[in-house]
Amino acid sequence: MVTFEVRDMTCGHCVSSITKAVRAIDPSAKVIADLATHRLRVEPTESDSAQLSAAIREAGYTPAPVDDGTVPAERPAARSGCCCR
Ligand SMILES: [Cu+2]
Repeated sequence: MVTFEVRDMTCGHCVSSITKAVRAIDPSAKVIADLATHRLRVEPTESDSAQLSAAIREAGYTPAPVDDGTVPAERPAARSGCCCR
């Protein structure tokens, strides 16, 4: 299980965009998004966290890898995510 903090994941549209991006590189990956905490948990089947991170970035979001208990240092871009913010 790989966990990212995606601060610019703000609504259901973001979740589906990100899920689609993940599934594009790993069709049977399990994706669990929590909008309240901006956490995205992925259970990859044929990708690694670097590939997942790249795919999420390509979809226009800013994933920060989270090791349990670690606060990610990376801040989101000024303008990113979907049209709803
Ligand atoms: Cu959104």
